[in-house]
Amino acid sequence: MTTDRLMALDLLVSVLTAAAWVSAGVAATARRPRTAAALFAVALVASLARVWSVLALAGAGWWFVQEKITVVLPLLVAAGAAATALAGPRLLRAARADAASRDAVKAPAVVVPLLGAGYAAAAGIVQTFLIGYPADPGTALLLLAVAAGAVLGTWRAMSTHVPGLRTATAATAVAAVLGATLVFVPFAEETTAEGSAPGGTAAMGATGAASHAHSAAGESAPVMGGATRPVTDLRGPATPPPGGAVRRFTLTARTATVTLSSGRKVSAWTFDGQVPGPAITAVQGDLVEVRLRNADITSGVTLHWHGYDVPSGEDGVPGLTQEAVPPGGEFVYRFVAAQAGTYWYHTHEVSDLGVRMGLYGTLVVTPKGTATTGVDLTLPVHTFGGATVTGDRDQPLVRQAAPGTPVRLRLINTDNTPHRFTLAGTPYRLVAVDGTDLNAPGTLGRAGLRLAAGGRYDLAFTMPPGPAVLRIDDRTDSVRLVPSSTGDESAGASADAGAVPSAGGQTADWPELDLTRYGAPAPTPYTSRDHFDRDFTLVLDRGFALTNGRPMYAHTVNGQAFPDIPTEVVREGDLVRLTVVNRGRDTHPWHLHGHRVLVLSRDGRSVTGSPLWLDTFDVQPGEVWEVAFRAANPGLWMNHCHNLSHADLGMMLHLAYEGVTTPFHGAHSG
Ligand SMILES: [Cu+2]
Repeated sequence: MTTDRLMALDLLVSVLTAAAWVSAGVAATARRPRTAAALFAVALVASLARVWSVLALAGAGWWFVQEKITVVLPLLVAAGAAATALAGPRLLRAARADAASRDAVKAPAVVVPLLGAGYAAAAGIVQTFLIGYPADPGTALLLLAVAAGAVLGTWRAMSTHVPGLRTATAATAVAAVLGATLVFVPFAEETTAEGSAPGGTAAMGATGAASHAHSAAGESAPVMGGATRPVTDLRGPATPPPGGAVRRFTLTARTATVTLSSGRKVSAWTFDGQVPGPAITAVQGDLVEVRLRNADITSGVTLHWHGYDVPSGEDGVPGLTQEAVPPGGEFVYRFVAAQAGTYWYHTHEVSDLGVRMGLYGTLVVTPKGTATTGVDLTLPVHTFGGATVTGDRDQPLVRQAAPGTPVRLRLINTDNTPHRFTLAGTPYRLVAVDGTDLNAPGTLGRAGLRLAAGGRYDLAFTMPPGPAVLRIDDRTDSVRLVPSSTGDESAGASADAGAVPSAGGQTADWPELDLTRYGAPAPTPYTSRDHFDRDFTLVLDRGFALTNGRPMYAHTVNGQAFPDIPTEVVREGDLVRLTVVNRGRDTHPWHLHGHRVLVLSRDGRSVTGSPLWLDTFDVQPGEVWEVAFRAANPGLWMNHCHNLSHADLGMMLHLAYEGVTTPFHGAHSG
């Protein structure tokens, strides 16, 4: 069984367990001994099943059961055993007895232990879903106190005399106060931060909005005795490398009403009045220079080059590498187009809203010396005004191409959630992922391609004699390529999209391609057998945590939310392993700025296909991804979930190179 299924089963069993214990108690109160006894038996079986489901889940890794083994199960087993010992014999006797003795089951000695076991089981569910990973002594004590308080309250409500009530109440109150102290008094948190930061360095203070209140460290970054450099010094060159051209662009961010291909109007935040923004293209080795101006986006705007390993000072993270550009302001980005491939750019200021509203565009760099032939379409897919929009079209794009023409489709997922693509009517290859070419990619036919939020796939094929159809999520035709008789592939969109039959048919049952098995192995600069200078584990979950200083039901990393998640500190040249564990029920497309990562394993299985270099990897519920990268791009970097609404709810942190400082603070870094 997959970890995801086991987690779901464990949840089901835990709810059933709590419900059975509580129902048994309620049935006893209602003088229904047979029903109560039957429910008691169900509760016992459910409790044993819970022990089994937790132990089975433990096989997926300690991260998935930490709070269950240390808090939830001990509480359940203790309360269940007490209920069995205290209430069990009386219940069974009453169930066999005549009506007159049935009142015996209503006694506190039966009801309180049964309900107590129910409270304990419910506390376990609260622990898992409201507090999450990792369980700490403070929250465990608080929960214990709440469950004990509920038991005492129930008992007191049923009986005027509760032996030892004062002592028990006092003990419960002490546990509650102690637990609350451990949870809310900051010294505990600082201990955690220091314990997690390698090299004994304190978590750096260059965080976000809450940094005013939260980090007295302010502008200081980790320093190990060496010289420091401000991130503002880590900029691109003013001139291109020999042989390269300068590609100049000016993008003006402004609000506008955008007209989709269907004629529908959507109010948007745009670059140059269009969604997506102007396409930025370059040839490998060029210098890209983009002047960003902000006309009227009041919350500010930046440009982040998603997947592109630009110098840190060009990365466009407000509050970390620059201030957000306010209305009337501007910022010039410069970087060498060193990587060929398909990328995109987007604002990083209030990015969840900003990107959703339209502040994004494409960045495509072609290899030097290769003339573009045939059809080469860059296709950012975005949910916009409730419609699935490819490029600027909410209707299928119809293009003619002469049979035999080479076709390249560059798919970019600019949404917060994954999309599934299918290409029907022709065999094809998935030639590049996140801008990097795959090694020896095989021919694909009836395959579903799941593309992570923020990720890119390049599909290549030769135009067949019949139509080829690219479809999104098995329902929206995105592109229909139709054979032209003239051989003029630039004929453009035909007037009547509906007249072109879809070659897709039913695609929903096409199996999903496993990228870790696709293509052929090739040498990589490092493998899972290497020694790693740094080893970071990120356990993704939900729970109550402070997010930018406000208590939220946050998306957490190791139990904390931005900006309280300890910064990962690396030294230039380090080989770094990142293990990302998802013990929640949401998919988290994990995105590290400034570095491509090499996938080592997914769910404990090594990559057996082409080496897989990604900048965004989709960590689905229950999955464990191990990736590695060389720390070769000094700076201060975001490391976050690219479901930007999750990032907004706390799921982001910083990766900092030793000695790099930032003069910025106080801005939102999402
Ligand atoms: Cu997420």
